[in-house]
Amino acid sequence: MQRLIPVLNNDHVPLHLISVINTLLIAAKEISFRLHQGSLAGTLGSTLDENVQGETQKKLDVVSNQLIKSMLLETNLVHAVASEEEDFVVMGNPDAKYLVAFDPLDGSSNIDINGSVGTIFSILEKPDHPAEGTELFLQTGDEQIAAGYILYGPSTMLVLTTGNGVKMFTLDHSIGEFLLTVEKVTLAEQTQEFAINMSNRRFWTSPMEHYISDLLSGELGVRKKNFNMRWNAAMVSDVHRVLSRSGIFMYPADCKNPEKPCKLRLMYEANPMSFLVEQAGGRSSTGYERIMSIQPTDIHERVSVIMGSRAEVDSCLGYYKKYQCDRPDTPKV
Ligand code: AFP
Repeated sequence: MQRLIPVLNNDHVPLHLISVINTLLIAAKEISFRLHQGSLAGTLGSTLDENVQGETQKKLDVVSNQLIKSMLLETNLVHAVASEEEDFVVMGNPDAKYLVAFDPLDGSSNIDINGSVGTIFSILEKPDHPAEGTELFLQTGDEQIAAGYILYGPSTMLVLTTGNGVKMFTLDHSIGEFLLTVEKVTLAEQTQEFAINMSNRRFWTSPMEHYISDLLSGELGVRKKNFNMRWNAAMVSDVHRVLSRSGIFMYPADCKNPEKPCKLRLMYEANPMSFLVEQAGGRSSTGYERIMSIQPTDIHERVSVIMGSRAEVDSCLGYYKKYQCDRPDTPKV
């Protein structure tokens, strides 16, 4: 089985970019080790601090953030990093060209139940125009040069795109290397499996309410086929299932908290996952626009997410056209 670096060399990925990806993987191996140690690592449980989004941080969130940030900056190949756990962009080498946005431990509430979590990353280049701090990162998803995630599940996997399809690698703990296990990830166009947090149903906008209602009617309804539902409560692991056996993943806007109609973050959740899904032949949208076309205005910006098998996403988007009076910023119950 092929190791990661020769595979990326074969794909003509620039050497410095390979080094940045490899650095993320060195940090990921350490995170994977600590996660597998569980309570033995002494890092479980919440700290008393809250992160910039007001959510309670888990110790491992803090540790993973620190590890990834410092290792990336030490390479001297990274100009700046942005993280879910950092208020502001952290500057690195002024002469370097890479920008890395990451969620160090997505799905961290799964840590205490020994469920799957992951590190999501998006790599951009310094823009041509003069920019500083946050402005550096305010680029569309289309400008990503690489993106992926490391899933810490029963096995530790890297799912990666550098714009030439999607590959999956599995960590062989006996040699400490990621080996190529799926050469070309391809999403089936059709699916009978959806992922959404159903407990938010009464807060959704009417397009989503009508769409899910038709899925639930199964073969007795207009869709004339039965659908199954799965929800791991970690985007990284829910999208991994979609990339592995097709499906549709949704976290739509809702009116549960009018201050915060969307939950998922554009720069380090929605954009990198959209890049993977599109490279695997799928589709990704907010319901109203393609996610990777969005011009961000903030590094911690949130978006509505609908992604996965192309034909199913299209079916869902049909409901957004039909009920287009409902906009995500004014959800109706
Ligand atoms: P945490 O990393 O704070 O646990 O949040 C994970 C997440 O943002 C995303 O990965 C999941 O899809 C989503 O939350 C799950 O949210 P709920 O199940 O709480 O609605």
